Amino acid sequence: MPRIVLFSYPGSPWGAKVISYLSLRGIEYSECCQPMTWPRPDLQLLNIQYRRIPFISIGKDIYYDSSLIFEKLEALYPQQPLGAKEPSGKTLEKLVEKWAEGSLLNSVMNLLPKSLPFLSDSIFLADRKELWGKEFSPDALEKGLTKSLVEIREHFAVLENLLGDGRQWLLDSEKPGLIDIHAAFCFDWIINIPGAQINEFISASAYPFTWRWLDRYRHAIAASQKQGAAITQLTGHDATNLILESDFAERAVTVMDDPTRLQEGQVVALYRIDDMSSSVKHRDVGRLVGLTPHETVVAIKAKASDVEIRVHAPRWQFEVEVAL
Ligand SMILES: N[C@@H](CCC(=O)N[C@@H](CS)C(=O)NCC(=O)O)C(=O)O
Repeated sequence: MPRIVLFSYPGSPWGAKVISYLSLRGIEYSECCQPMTWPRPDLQLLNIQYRRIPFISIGKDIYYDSSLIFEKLEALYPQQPLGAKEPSGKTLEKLVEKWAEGSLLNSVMNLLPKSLPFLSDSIFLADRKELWGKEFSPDALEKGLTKSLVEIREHFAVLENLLGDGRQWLLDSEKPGLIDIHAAFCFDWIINIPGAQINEFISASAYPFTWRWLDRYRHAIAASQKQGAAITQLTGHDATNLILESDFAERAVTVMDDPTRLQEGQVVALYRIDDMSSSVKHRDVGRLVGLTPHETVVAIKAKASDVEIRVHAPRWQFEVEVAL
């Protein structure tokens, strides 16, 4: 397989989630560090308009959104995957993934310490206001803090109930599984930020099983990172060259019959629909080469050369339509 390149930035909770997965799996990768705000000039070399972080490349295949990244890594690197094997476990895993994205992350954001330097950076604040359509300022965090603590208390109660029977991991496995990553990454991210506003309502004495599980999670990842190979940092140019000189990771992609009625080869626009600016400013336009119930694949021409790369996105939270 071509070498994986992770496009992320330090401090990204979603980036940390993918890094935790790669570490626990012992999959080697390189990293191409991106700025926290748009524009991201490295991506222009590849002609990628996608706004969010993280995404990964495996050769000339580029995978957007952590949910698709995990599906692909489970399938393309099948030895000792982390995903559940049984249908009930797989279903719970998906539900927990959506729970984290729809609820847990929003709840933990307001616990950020207000003194973090980027929270007083006007470029960052304007960038996030444009993306999310609402303030992400120290004042806005302060206003949301009480509500967040109430919500996290409820989330912890769900986990405490399950972990209360003494299991080590959510599906009672011997090692942390993908479901543990889904459920733990937001909490692990916030509790490791010095000054995070955690108080007695969500303390270790109130939720002992949950906090012990979070502790195990952190140690398991730290141990795997200690054992793993060092991560090479790539510049945008090096990452682009590596991608363009590699093969595709996946041979066959197909366009199936689909409610959109889109056909193979049509020129389409692919974009996210869960923020305020992606549908307008972050559309990847190219030839439709793959369409299944779970995935859209669009071939685009990299700007740095005329070489075609393929961007893959999940169907969930993404739209694909004929490009006008
Ligand atoms: N569902 C997406 C969420 C990704 C996401 O929202 N990432 C944040 C960073 S942690 C982001 O892209 N924020 C805006 C930015 O960095 O440009 C995924 O799983 O990858």
